[in-house]
Amino acid sequence: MRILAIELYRVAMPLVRPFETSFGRQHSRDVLLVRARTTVGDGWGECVAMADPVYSSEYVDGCEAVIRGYLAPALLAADDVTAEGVAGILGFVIGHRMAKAAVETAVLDAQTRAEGVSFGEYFGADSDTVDCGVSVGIAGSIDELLAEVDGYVREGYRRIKLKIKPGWDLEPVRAVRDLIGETALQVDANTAYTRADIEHLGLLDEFDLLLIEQPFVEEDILTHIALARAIATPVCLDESIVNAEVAVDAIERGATSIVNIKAGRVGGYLEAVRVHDVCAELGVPVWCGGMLETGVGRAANVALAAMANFTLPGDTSGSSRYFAEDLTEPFVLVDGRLTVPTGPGSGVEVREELLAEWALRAPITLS
Ligand code: SMG
Ligand code: MG
Repeated sequence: MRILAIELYRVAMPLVRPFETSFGRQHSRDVLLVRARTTVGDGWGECVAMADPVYSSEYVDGCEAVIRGYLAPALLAADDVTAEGVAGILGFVIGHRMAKAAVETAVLDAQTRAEGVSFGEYFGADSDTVDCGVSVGIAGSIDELLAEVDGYVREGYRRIKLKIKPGWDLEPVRAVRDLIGETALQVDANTAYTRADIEHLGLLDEFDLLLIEQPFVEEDILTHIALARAIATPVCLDESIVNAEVAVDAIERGATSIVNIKAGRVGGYLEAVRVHDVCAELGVPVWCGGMLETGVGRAANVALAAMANFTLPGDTSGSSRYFAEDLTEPFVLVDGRLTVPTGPGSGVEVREELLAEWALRAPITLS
């Protein structure tokens, strides 16, 4: 195919409740959507970067700038583009994985729609539904946290993940464990701790957690190794794992025994599949992370999470976890699971009237 145009849409999506982590509180989701117009049809990709560079070095204005200045011109100049060739064409740009992932996904969506193949089939998914967990932000009080968690358990979520940080860890985890009994529970620190906290984090062992996610800064593999040796709770890396080679390195050195896979973080779904595959070869289970995606990104995540080695529930929540109304048909939890879309490409349709209604600015066309 040839790329005829790349269109960039910016949409503000209000969250049904604020989402607080160790790096701040979000009230709305500033989403960048990419539409690839190609000779075989159109496709969509969602950029997972946040509004500000406080979670990752990438942020949404930066992604837009790199797509406008480098990624889109390179694709528009290429004679023949396939989804499998996008990473090579864009490889001259260092990093900027979230921006690359959004563009590659749009091309993949166009290609697979034209071929009549669903993302699930393309990735090699082997189930029709995926088990869903939910990520719960830092709350104003323990009572507020328990009320929120109780609501999710009643909705059927199969696993609870609590955001933790120094000063908000043992007490909320104990209270939630008491509330939910044997329901699966895990925690995510988003890099909020340091080596000095290893002994303290060991106190989490008594709560029978599935895992502790990314306690230390992303570059610091060594401290994760030290923690993994010191505690019984499995250590799981998120931010640190930027591609399949880094995943192998971190696993072989003993820094992570479970891996969170997010396509945006590793540069796209094709690399996400590679991360899945190397983890499977090494006997390391994976689960699908989330970035508060709209239905566009959620559809692709659910298809990815249907691959065989995604054996733990993902942060693949229903649309209503974040949004009163979604940009696509909503993903609705049934018995704690979401159904993998079966239509061509991502299998969902963008509600273009909502794109216009919620637009932060007019779309930009690069051609
Ligand atoms: O999509 O449900 C979701 C978000 C899950 O906690 C979640 N994501 O580090 O895993 C993570 C965070 C990153 C985004 S926090 C703003
Ligand atoms: Mg995380």
